[in-house]
This record gives sequence, C-alpha cells and structure tokens, in this order.
Amino acid sequence: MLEKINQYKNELENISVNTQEEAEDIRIKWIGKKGFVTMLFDDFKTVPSELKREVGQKLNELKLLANEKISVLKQKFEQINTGNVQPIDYTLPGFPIIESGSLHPLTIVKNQIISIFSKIGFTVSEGPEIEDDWHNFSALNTPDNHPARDMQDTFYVNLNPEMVLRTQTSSVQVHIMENKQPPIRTISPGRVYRNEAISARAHCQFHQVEGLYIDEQVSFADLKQTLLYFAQQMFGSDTKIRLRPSYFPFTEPSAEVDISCTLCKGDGCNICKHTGWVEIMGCGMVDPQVLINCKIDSNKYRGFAFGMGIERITMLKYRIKDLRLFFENDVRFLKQFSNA
Ligand code: 2NM
Repeated sequence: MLEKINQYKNELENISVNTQEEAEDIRIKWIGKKGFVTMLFDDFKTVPSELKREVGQKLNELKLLANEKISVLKQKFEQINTGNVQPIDYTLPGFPIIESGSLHPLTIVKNQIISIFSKIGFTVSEGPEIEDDWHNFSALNTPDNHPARDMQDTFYVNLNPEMVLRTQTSSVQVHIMENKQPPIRTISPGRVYRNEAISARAHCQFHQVEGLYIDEQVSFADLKQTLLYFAQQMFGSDTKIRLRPSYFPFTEPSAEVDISCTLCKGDGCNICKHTGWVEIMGCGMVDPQVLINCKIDSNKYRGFAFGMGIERITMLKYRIKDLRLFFENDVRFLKQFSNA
C-alpha cells in the first residue's frame, strides 16, 4: 500500500489539463466517490494494525496533495472565465503611465522675475506683439534715422513701414503711460523679435522683461537699490551689482548692469570672460522727452526703467550655453526642468 501511495504521489505531480472539463474528470478520477484516493481509504481497513499509523499518515498526505492539486487545476480556469488572469495589485501605477509635462525654463524664470518684482509693488502689463511705429520707436525717442529701425534689425509686417513685430517690450509701457497717470510701477514680460542670424548667442525671437517706475521723487538711487534687490533675490544674497555708463535713446543717463559672477564668485571664469562680472540688463532714468510724448508732466514726474533678456538670465541661472535650445523644444532638454 505504501508503494501505491508513493506511485500516486508521483502521478499527481505530473498531471496537467487543458480544459475545465478535463479538470473535473481528474477530480472525479482521484477524489470522487470511486476515486483512487477514496478507494485507498476503503482499503485502509485491511492494513495490519502495526502499520496503520504509518500508512494513515501517508494516506492523509496523499489526500491533501490531491485536494491541493485539483484546486490549483480548477482555479486556472475560474480565473480565465472571470477575466482575472492574475490577482490585481491595486498599488501599481496606472497603465499606460501618463507622463506629466513641465514648465518651459523661460516660463519658470519669467514667473520668478514677476514674483520678485510683485513683492515690491510692481504690477504686470502685457501688450500686442505687432506694434505701430509710434509705440515701438517714435514715442521712445528713437528717431527715424536710428540704426535700431534698420531693416536688418526690425521685422516689418508686410513691408509696411508703419507696422513692426515689436523689438522690445517698452512698447507696452508706452501704452501704459498714455493711458494712466503716475504713480506707475509695472513690469512687461513678453516675446520680442529682431532680424538676426540665429546662433548660440542670437535669435530672431527672444523674451524680455522691462520695468518702469514713475512718480514724483524717483531717483537713480532708487533704481540702483531696486536692481540690487532683484539681483540678490535672483542670484543669491551675496550677489553684487555694478553699473557702467551706456546709451539708450529712451533713457538719460543710461547704464548697463553687471552682477558679480555667480559661477566663480569673482575669481574669473569662462562665463565672465575672466572679469568677475557678467552683464544682465540695461537701465536708466526715463528721458523727459519720452514722458512728454506720452502726455505725462515731465516737470512733476520722473522715472526709471530697465530691460533684461529672460534667456540671458535663464542661461546664467542654469548654465545653458546655447540660446537655440530654448526654441527647439527637445524633450530631453525640457525634461530637465520638471522639478524646478
Ligand atoms: C532697457 C534699458 C533702459 C526702458 C525704457 C522704457 C520706457 F518705456 F519707460 F521708456 N521701458 N524700458 C528701458 C530702459 C529698457 O532695456 C535694455
């Protein structure tokens, strides 16, 4: 009998079925009323009493094995019938996994600039990208013969000398000054266009934030402190600024603003071309003629203004070496800003 039990055990191990019906046949054949296992239990009566203990134990093992094997065979088809081939793990992420997008680095930095200036009372103003000559040039004291108007720099719309793609967002501020009396404290972020050959350092489209503050007692010292505040918020509290005399048609005096090189802390590196300083924007006191052009009393009011390229600030902040990356929308580039 022990031999038979062992033989049955081996047979059981090797059973496989292809249909639910086959599985049911196996059940009847093994543990049904006249099944192998059931019959063995009947035969148990004939086992000599000194062997009953050992044979009984083996027989029970065989019964367990048979029950287990048959329940596994049956389960296979129950799962297929209900469509649950495998138990569901509810903790797994959904499928297909939908990748979430991220903000463009220029948007991240633009938002940061807006946030920095809004803390000191600047509002945000926006305006059209297609402008007339007055708002883009004439009101800003840029005379007819000024090189900035040259065909090489400015995109004219349908070659109409009156309509241009704005070359700077100061055009937005002309609208503001025309429509609102001081105090004015606003920044204008937006896209601008210049007819330049595309390279690592130049593009025919880029983004600016220009700032304007007009009130009765606005001074150059206010301008300097505002720019220092901005530079330290943007690049860290140990950042220094330096102003160099410059020229813009719409400001007098005018200056270029440098920050101490964030990379080498002034020691000299490639980014600052070993000077310890990097240029980040232009600024100046609004030329009284610009105020007059916009119907603001230039005896009563004064203002400062500044303008920066968002690309430039972003390149410095994230050490990006090629301007073209901002406009190619290569996800391998964009992905890197998903945590920013
Ligand atoms: C700059 C540099 C200096 C500027 C001037 C004005 C306005 F409208 F008030 F005249 N807005 N922005 C300005 C001044 C822009 O960008 C390099």
